[in-house]
Formats: sequence, structure tokens, C-alpha cells
Amino acid sequence: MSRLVVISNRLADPRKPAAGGLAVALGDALSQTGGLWFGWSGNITEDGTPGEGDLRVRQAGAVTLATVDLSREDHDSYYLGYSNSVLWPVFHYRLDLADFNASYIAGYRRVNQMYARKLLPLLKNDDIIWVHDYHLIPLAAELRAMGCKQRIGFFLHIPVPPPLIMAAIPQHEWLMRSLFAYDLVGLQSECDVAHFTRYVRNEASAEELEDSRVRAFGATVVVRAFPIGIDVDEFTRLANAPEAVETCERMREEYSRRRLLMGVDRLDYSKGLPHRVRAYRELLDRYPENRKSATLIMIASPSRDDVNAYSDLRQELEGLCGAVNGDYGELDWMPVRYIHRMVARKRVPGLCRAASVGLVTPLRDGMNLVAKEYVVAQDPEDPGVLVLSRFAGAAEQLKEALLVNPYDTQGMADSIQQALQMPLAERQERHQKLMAGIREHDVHWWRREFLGALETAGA
Ligand code: ADQ
Repeated sequence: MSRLVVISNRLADPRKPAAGGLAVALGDALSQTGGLWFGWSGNITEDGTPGEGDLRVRQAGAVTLATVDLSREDHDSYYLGYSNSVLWPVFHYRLDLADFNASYIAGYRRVNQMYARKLLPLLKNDDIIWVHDYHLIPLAAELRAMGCKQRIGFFLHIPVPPPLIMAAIPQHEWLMRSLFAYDLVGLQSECDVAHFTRYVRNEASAEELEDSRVRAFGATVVVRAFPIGIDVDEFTRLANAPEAVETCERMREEYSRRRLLMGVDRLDYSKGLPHRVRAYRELLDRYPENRKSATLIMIASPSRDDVNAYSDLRQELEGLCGAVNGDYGELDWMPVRYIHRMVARKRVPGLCRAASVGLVTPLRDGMNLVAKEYVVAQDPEDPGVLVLSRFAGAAEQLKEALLVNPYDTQGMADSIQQALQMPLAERQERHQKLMAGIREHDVHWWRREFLGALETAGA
């Protein structure tokens, strides 16, 4: 069996339970092959030289972890700049939030080149290399330029925007051409594959061949959707563990007279958090029977605080929540509980289970794993209802959720009301179907499908 090499911006020690499903799934595959996981250490060296970083290699069980530090300048231009102020907003269709500062691209290229340089001597001839996400799009091209011949696959965790939105990035052609240095490009949804294919057809006169192969820029790559899943068994275990059970019981006791609606997200403008609060406000307005009986819990963990768009969002959200509480609240009822914090992973399933309605309402999302976690955490005898944005990648799979358009405040309020009133039999039926799909297409399925396709791609 070939050794697996995973490269991602951040890595996690796969032996630690806090690592989450993705790290566990990748960790399993890495352990089985005595693999190598390479990425940024998370450290910034204030006086470091751009394009240079110390490589640290350590062992975590059967897995080798190799990390490099970033200089302040590299971190600011590669990570905060090009990755999170150009690629993240544009790939989520938010040209209005993109900062096309011309200096960022140099840092992005420099760090990808440095990663290739540091990684190359660690590689063996028959390694299989799996690169993750938008921070590392040009990594294969850099590796190939240094003579790397191994099979390389890429998985993009975020959406692919329509071609004309992509074309707003000054280096769009270079970015898309870089993807053709991979043997396999995996995307989250069929919608993403369609956008990718349309782009290369329009902009690079690509030829679509058999077996999901696309030819452009003088190279051929396999492009397919591999919708990521969660580790259902791990999450079920977590849901049955004392911490989750206790969290659920505490919530039910605290809110015994209320129906809970819940959202757990990173505080990110892609997640549609203000839109959710507006829809909830509309719900209280249009369906006053929910006043004093519904409570919205919004848990939004701090994220990328040093990018401006995020501090603006935080202010907007605090203003909206404050206004709902001020306008509708009573001495004994607070309509919204907004918590700007990360909750411990082991408590997440308990929170999900206590909520009658799970609100997952992004404006755009590669997949959204919270949607799947919410379903898995439910009691099958008395499950809550998932209200899911049609703009999350997960909506292609989770058809039995109540699908909503987060821009349509009234429509979303109506769907939340429908969720609150849904009869038990319908809730059970929807839950059963959702569960079956989530179980079949779990994170281990995703990993097997991707690595299976990579084995044969380009062969
Ligand atoms: P994210 O944008 O981070 O990931 P998501 O898929 O929702 O989004 O996963 C978030 C994970 O973090 C979930 O496991 C969730 O439980 C946890 N989480 C979120 N907020 C939390 C909080 N406040 N406290 C505790 N835990 C919290 C990117 C893409 C997604 C894609 C994933 C995986 O943006 O579209 O689904 O990668 O490919």
C-alpha cells in the first residue's frame, strides 16, 4: 500500500478526540499507511524571513507530523491576505468583501513555493499526495516544477463560484491552470463541478472527455464531486457520552417552558447569521404565538478576527440580537441568546438534541457539517427538524430537510413555523431518510471514494 501524504493549512493530532471527524478520518488513513501530515504549525515568527520557516518533524503514533512556521509577512499576505481576503470571499460569491490588494499574491506564491521546497525531500517515490483547500491551490504546480512525479489529488472544501465571479480575481487564469497540475480535483457538490466545467469551457476552451476527465491548458485532470460527510459513529458516541447527555438535560431544564431553535457556527459572513436573526424576528412578528415560547440560541465562535469584514459582522449581529431582545423581550423571556464563543466539541451533540429546530442557513457553504451533525444528534423517536439553506452544499444531499432561501426573510419565517408545528410522524419519516443518507455517505466513505479515484486517476 502506498504511503499517504496529506497537506493542509492546519493539522491536528489525530489521536486527540477534540480533533473532530475530518482529522480522525484523515488520521485513520494516515495511520494505516504510516503516513505524513504536512502544514503550517500555527506559529508566526515576528522577525522571520519571508519565504523561510523552520521545519519541525515529530511522530504522533504511526503518523509523522511535519510543520513549518510562517514569518509575520507571509502570514499576513498568504493567510489573512490572499487566502482569506481574496479567495474565501470570492469563492463564496462575495466580491463586495474581497480586498484585491496587489501585494497579497506574492505572499501566497512564496508560501506555496516554500511548502513545496520543504516537502519535496520528505517524499518517497510511490507516495500518494492529498492536498486540501484554497490555501494550497498552486502547491502541485510548484511541486511538479521541482520534479515531483507522484500522484497528487486536491480537495476544495469551499464552493466554486460561477465563471464570471471567478474571473474577478486578477489571477483567475493562473489559479485555474494550477489545478491542472493535479491528477484529481475533488469538489463538494455537482453545482461546484458545473461551475468549474463551465469556467474551463468558456475561458480555456476545455475539452470534456470520458470518465469525468477535463482537458485544458495542455493537461488532463479528473474533476468530480465528493460530498464530505461526518464520522457518524464517532458523533453518535459523543451524543451518548455523559457530557452531551448532561448538556441536553440542562438545556431542557433551563428552557422547560420554551421550544429551542439553535444554530452553531463560526462567526463568518458566509453563514447567513444576520439573515437568520431577521427571519426569527419575522417569525415572532407573523406568528405571535411563539412569543414567550420560542428561544433562539446562536452560538458563533470567534473566527479570523483580524480580517476587517469579520469585526463588521460581529457588530451587525450584536445589534440585531440586541434589537430583537429589546423590542420583543419580557422580564421572564429573552428571545435570543447570542454567545460569541466556541463550545466544547463534546457538548455540541447535547445542544443539537435539545433543540426542536436546527437552523443552518448559510448564504453559501461548501458543505456545512453542522447540518449533518444536527440530524445525527436527534432522538429518532422524537427528532427535531432541520431548516437548511438551499445554498449549502449539503442541500444537494439532505432533501428531506426544510430547504429555505435565507434572503427571503418571510419565507424562512414560514418554514421555521412549519418546523415548529410539524407532526411527529412527519418528523420521524424525514429524520429516518436523512439519517440513512448521512450514514451511507459518511466521512469514511468520502475518504475511500477520493483515494480510490486518486489511485486510478491519470493511470
Ligand atoms: P467550516 O466553514 O468551518 O468548514 P462546517 O462544515 O460547518 O464549517 O464545520 C464546522 C465544524 O465546527 C462542525 O463540526 C461544528 O460542529 C464545529 N463548530 C462550528 N461552530 C462551532 C462553535 N461555535 N463551537 C463548537 N464547534 C463549532 C469548511 C467549509 C464547509 C465544509 C467544511 C468541511 O466552509 O462548507 O463543510 O469545511 O469540508
